[in-house]
This record gives sequence, C-alpha cells and structure tokens, in this order.
Amino acid sequence: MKFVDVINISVSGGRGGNGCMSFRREKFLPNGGPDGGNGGRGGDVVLEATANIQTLADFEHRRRFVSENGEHGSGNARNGKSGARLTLPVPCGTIVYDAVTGEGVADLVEPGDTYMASMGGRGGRGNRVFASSRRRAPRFSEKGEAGEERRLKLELKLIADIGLVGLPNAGKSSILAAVSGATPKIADYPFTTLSPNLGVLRTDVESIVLADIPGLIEGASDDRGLGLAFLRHIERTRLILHVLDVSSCDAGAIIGDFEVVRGEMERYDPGLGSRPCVVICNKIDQCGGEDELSRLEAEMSDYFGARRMEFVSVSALCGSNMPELVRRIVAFSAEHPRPKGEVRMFASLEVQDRASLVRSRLKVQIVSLPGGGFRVLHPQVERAAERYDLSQEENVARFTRLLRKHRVEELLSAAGAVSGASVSIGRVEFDFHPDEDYGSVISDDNERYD
Ligand SMILES: Nc1nc2c(ncn2[C@@H]2O[C@H](COP(=O)(O)OP(=O)(O)OP(=O)(O)O)[C@@H](O)[C@H]2O)c(=O)[nH]1
Ligand SMILES: [Mg+2]
Repeated sequence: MKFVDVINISVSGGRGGNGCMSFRREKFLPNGGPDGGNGGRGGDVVLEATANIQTLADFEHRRRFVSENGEHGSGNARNGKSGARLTLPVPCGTIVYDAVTGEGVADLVEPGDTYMASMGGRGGRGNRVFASSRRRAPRFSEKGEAGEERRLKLELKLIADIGLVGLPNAGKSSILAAVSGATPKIADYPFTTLSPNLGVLRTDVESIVLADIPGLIEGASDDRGLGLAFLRHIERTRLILHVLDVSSCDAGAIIGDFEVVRGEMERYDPGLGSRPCVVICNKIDQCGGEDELSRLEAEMSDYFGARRMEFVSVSALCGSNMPELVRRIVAFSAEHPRPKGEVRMFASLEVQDRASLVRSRLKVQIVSLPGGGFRVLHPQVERAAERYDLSQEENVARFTRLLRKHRVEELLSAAGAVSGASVSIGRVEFDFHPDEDYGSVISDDNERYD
C-alpha cells in the first residue's frame, strides 16, 4: 500500500434534529398542553489512534467525512434519536493541525488516543421544554444546529525508539531485518526502500521499535533523491543508527559518505546532530583480509572517537558481529528508557467535557466587509442564527437577547457600524439598529452548552 504521511481532510459533525412544535390532541382533551419533543444531537467525528494501520493512505480516496444527523423530535413528547458517532482510525503518531490556523491541536500517540475532530450540532428543543406557569402554550420550537465544520491537516510522525539512516544501498533494511522480525525489501540497487519500514526487537523486558527510512543522498535538502521528507519519521527516535557501507575499505571515502548524510540531517533539523548515534560499519565481509579491516577500524576509531561516537563493525549479510550490535541497542534502550508521554509534540488533550470544549472554541470577531457591511463571527451566535426559526416572533426576541449577552451591538459600534449598516451572522442578514426597543424579552435562559 502507498505510504502517505501528510494529508488534509474536512470533517463535519452531523446536524442536530429539529425540535417539534405540537400540542396534545386527545378525544376528551381539546386543549392539551405542548408536547413537541426535542431533536436528537448530530453525531461527532472522532479521530482514534490504532496500531492496525501504519499510514494515512486510506484518506487519499476519501477526504470528507460527515457523521450522522440527529432525528427530528415529534409530537407526543418523542425526542429524536442522536446521530451515531463517526470514528476515523489513524495510525499511532498522527499529529493533528487545524488547517486554517495551522495550530497543532492533538498528537495521537498511544492506541486508543482520541481527538474530537468535529462536534455534532445540538438538537433543537421542542415546544414542550418552553412551557412554564407563565407561558402555557409556547408556539415555538428550535431548529437543530449544523455540526461543526473543520478542516484538519494530519501528519504522521512514526513513533519509533531507533531510526536507521544512511546512503541508499548501505544496508539499512538488511540490518532492520537482521535485528527484528521485519521483512523489508532488500536489493542491490539504491532506493529499494521507498517508504519507512518498522521492525520490533523483542527483549525479555521490552519491545524496541526500529524505523528504516529511504536512503538520503547529497542534496536531499534541495529535494534530490527522495528528499528529506522521511526524516520526520526519525524525529521522535531516541537513538540513530547511522549505517555506512565500508566494502570499499577506503576510510576517506567512507567518512565522506558519513558527512554527506550527517550534513543533510542537520540541515533538516539541527537537533538531530546532537541525538545519540551509533555508527554501523556494514559489509565488513567485503573488506579484504583481517589486516585491512584492522587498519580501517583504527582509522574509524580515530575519527569517531574524536567525535565521541560509538561505532560497531558488522556484516548484516553474514551475521558477523550482529549479536554485539543487538547488545548495544538493548543496553542503550535500558539506559535511556522511553520517556512516558514525552514523545508527544503537544500535550495530549485531556478528556474535556463537551461544555468546556465548546467554550474553548469560541471567539467573537467582527469583520468589516469591503462594501461597508459587517460580519459577526462567533460559533455560538452563528449557530443560533441558524437554529432559531426567526419567522417565529418569540425566537427573534431570544436571538436579540443572545446578541446582547455577547455584547454584539457594542462590538459592532466599536468596529464603526452605524445605524442602518448591513450586518450578517451566518446566513442571516439584517440592518443594524442599536437603539431599537426590542420589546418584552422572554425570561428563561435558553442558552446552554450541553
Ligand atoms: N556483502 C554484503 N552485502 C550486504 C550486506 N548488507 C547488505 N548487503 C547488500 O546490500 C544491498 C543493499 O541492501 P539494503 O538493505 O537493501 O540497503 P538499504 O540501505 O536499505 O538500501 P535503500 O533502501 O535503497 O536505501 C543488498 O543487495 C544487500 O544484500 C553485508 O553485510 N554484506
Ligand atoms: Mg532499504
């Protein structure tokens, strides 16, 4: 399957069902009370990390997701059913950004981590709810709200303990295969590996995850070869294994190879330069006789010793010295235990209750439009504009009260709106008349955040 690690999607919660306006009609009860039920809530869209998928490729074919609408309320006090939640599985290591603001909003690391991508709209309330001792026959109900519409960017940064880097054909995939149960494609030509492979080295105490990425070449930062894009998958590793092909036995050339890859990595992220690193001199079986190998190792020791880097000579093909490599990996992992939660780029979202989630997404903004009009941006007020059936007089009063509560009039005046200016909120447009007497305002507090 194609490896996809960045993708934009759009998500929308389901629409809430409409509340119903109805009065009880029974044979011997000509003036029954209000019995219109509430609409059901629209379903949410939730992202959930799962270990069963490794890439974002599923999103290539479908990028828009809408969850189920709530059912409308009906007479006889019947409430509509809520819409089902839509859960979208994503691979562990998926980072979620708001595509509009660019803000990082969640980092889904562990299987089961979830992010509320888009909330379903609230159901409208039926007229039954509005009955009170003073208002026995409310002749209004609410419409359901639209679900939250969001555009998200998903970016996968694999979660691995150890990353393998090196030039193409150095033997990275061969080493991954030799130390773990993975079976990556291995072949004698550059760019055999086109997308990251994960392998797991199981020890008595832990499972160490290794990531093998496509080879880097000089100029990768200018997008030569497969570019640097895959380096994002070693950003979260604790140890880098830098694989060198030493079959030429030419120390100068081998060190040149090392510096090319190192330079490209540092150009991508200077922080990678200080990440713990073990250099693997691979293909020693091709390195002539013992003397030649000892001479090469002495030169490597001088160079890497001066840089305080460990190196180990192996042959992935013949298996020579591989137990030593495994021993070092296991020892490193034991000395540098996986930091719990620290691999996250942002704090994971604590489970928030819906009310605070709604509030955290609220921001009032007045935008003055080129033609002289104004637009009020505020999720709750915009939703109310949509939800309140403004052909019902009492709803107009409720809506006005909501605008006052959010001081929309004051903000409009401050933004330069004068009486008669055209103001739009969502799909509703009206003329601005700040001093108008809106008449009696109904007294119950109809806004809630449930
Ligand atoms: N002689 C010898 N050949 C090796 C050794 N390790 C790997 N090879 C061979 O080198 C070639 C490249 O190996 P890969 O593991 O595919 O190399 P890679 O670094 O993953 O290459 P890319 O995915 O293209 O970047 C294959 O033909 C391997 O069989 C070794 O220790 N000795
Ligand atoms: Mg490979």
